[in-house]
Amino acid sequence: MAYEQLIVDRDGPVATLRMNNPNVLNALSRTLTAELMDALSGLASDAAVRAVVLTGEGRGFCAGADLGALEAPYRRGERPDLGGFLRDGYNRLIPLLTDMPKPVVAAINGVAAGAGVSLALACDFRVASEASSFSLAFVKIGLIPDSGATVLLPRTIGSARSLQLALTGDRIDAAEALRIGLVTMVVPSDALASEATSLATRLAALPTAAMGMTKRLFRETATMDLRGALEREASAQAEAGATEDHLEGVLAFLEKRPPTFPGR
Ligand code: T3D
Repeated sequence: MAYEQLIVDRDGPVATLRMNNPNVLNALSRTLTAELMDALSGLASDAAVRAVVLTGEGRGFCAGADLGALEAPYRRGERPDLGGFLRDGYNRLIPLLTDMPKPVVAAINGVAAGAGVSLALACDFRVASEASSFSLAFVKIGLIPDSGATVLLPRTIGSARSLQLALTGDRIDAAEALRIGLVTMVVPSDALASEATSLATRLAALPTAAMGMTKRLFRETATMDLRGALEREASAQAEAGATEDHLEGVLAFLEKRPPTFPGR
C-alpha cells in the first residue's frame, strides 16, 4: 500500500518503515501516525515478515508531536483535548511496536524529540547514528512525557537519569545516549542502514515465535512477583515447546548442523 508520509520496503523477511515527513524532522502528524498504525498492524499479522526496522528520512528520526497542527486552534483561542488526542493516536501506536510479535529495530538516523524518543523506546533495539540526538522536549512546551516514556524510559535507563532528562528536556548526543544505555549501538551515519538491516536480517533467521513470546513475557512479568513469573514462564514454555522452531533447534543440535528455523 502506498502512503503519503511513510515508505515501506520489504527485503525478504525484513520490513523497513521509513517515516517520511522530513521538512518537520518526521514530526508525528495525524497522517504519519495513522499510516504507522496501519503498516504496523499489517506487519504484525504477516507471517512472511520476521523482523522490522523503523527509521526516518532526512536529518531527523522523529521530532515528536506535530506542533504545527496546534497553531490554528491555539491562535483561535481553542484548547484541544490533548488527552483525547493521545488516546486516539499515540496510545494505540506505541503498543503496536511493543507488542509486535517479532523483533523491531529502531535505526535512529538523527534527532529524536518528545514522542519521537518514546517511539524509539518502544522498539526492541536502538541502533543510533553518530548524528543522532535525544531530547525529552515535552517539558520545554509545558507538557509531561507521554507515549509510554514514563514507563519505558526508567525501565531502560533507570529513574534518576530519566527524571533528569524529563525535567530538563536537555538534548544529549549519541555518545551520551550510549553511555547511559538509551541506545545499544552507535555507528557512523553512512553505516546505519546496513548495520540495522544486518541486525534485523540476523534476527529474522532466529525462532520468531519464541522471540515474540519472550517479548510478551518481559512485558507481563515486569509487574509480577517471582512465583507468578515462574508460572507464566511455564505456560509460555509449553507454547514454545510445541513450535516447529523448537523441534528444528533440538534436532539440528543433535545432528550437529546449523538450524533452519521456519519461524513458527
Ligand atoms: O501536542 C500534543 O499533541 C500532545 C502530545 C505531545 C507529544 C510530544 O511529542 S510533545 C513534544 C513535541 N516536540 C517538540 O517539542 C520538539 C520540537 N522541535 C525541537 O525542539 C527542535 O526542532 C529539535 C530539537 C527537534 C531539532 O532542532 P533543530 O535545530 O535541529 O531543527 P529545527 O530547525 O528546530 O527544525 C527543523 C524544522 O522542523 C523547522 O521547520 P522550518 O523552520 O524549517 O520550517 C521546525 O519548525 C520543524 N519542526 C521540528 N520539530 C517539529 C517541527 N514542526 C512541527 N512539529 C515539531 N515537533
